[in-house]
Amino acid sequence: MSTFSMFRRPATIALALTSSIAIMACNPAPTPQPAATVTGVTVTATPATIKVNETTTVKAVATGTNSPAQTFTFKSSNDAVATVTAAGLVTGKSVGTADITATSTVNTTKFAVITIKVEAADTTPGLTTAKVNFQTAAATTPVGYTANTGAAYTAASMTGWVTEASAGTATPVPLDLTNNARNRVVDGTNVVAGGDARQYTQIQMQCGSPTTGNTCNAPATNDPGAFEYKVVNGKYNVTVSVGDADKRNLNSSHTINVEGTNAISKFVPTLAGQFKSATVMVTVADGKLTIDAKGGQNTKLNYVDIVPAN
Ligand SMILES: [Ca+2]
Ligand SMILES: [Ca+2]
Repeated sequence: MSTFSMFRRPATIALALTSSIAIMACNPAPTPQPAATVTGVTVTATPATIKVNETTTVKAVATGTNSPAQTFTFKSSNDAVATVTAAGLVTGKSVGTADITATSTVNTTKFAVITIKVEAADTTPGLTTAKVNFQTAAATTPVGYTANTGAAYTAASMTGWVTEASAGTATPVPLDLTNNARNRVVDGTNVVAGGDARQYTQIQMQCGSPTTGNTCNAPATNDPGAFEYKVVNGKYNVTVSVGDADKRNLNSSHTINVEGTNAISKFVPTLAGQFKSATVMVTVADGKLTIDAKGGQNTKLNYVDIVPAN
């Protein structure tokens, strides 16, 4: 390949000279530009260690004579670990190492290699404040909130519902409570306008009650559920709200425990007070903030605010 280039290049120069001579006919002779040469390439990357889905830029420099063009091609030895763009932008794809080669376009025999190490992505969110509104998928999500529409807990989402019985254990069992999401539409009589937008929607945590045999109207999931939210271990101020905006639904005994600390105990709503909220400070040591309704009956969770406590 390099032999081929050596023969080919003088031919290119000869062609260029021919066309220059044609133009020279009525112009003074220009000073010939000596060809640039590349004698070496260096390459750096800061940082050279990244996590999956993170990026870093490989910077290459060509040294030589007559100010060679700083143009390169980039290639990864393992695209499954790290890819590289034509501009040298490297993206971590999976754990491992990949050699990124930068080759001068002026002299393709000159190149440099840098090893990029890719580490596992940080799977624990650097939690600042989490505000979750429990609602149907169709309902409008209040400003500043993330919607939870009853989706089961997954490792990827790091949030969601599990069975009440397994909540807080090392291996909680995911539970889909999408059927138990409610949106109370204002009808002027049973549901009146002007309330807290977060409280017009809810997830019914305990449609089925082992003690009363209570069941929700279909569609419903009658297996009691609890909410898990993956966090960095530490102290949190957690605000929860329970209740139902529909005045016909006063048959609950709402109970909420946050990481085992009781926040709301057997709150029975009335026409004068359909909702109750409370804030508790809890310490999470198992990597997941757990919100359950153990001790309650047909508890309906409106929203939760999770704020790191200093
Ligand atoms: Ca809500
Ligand atoms: Ca927990």
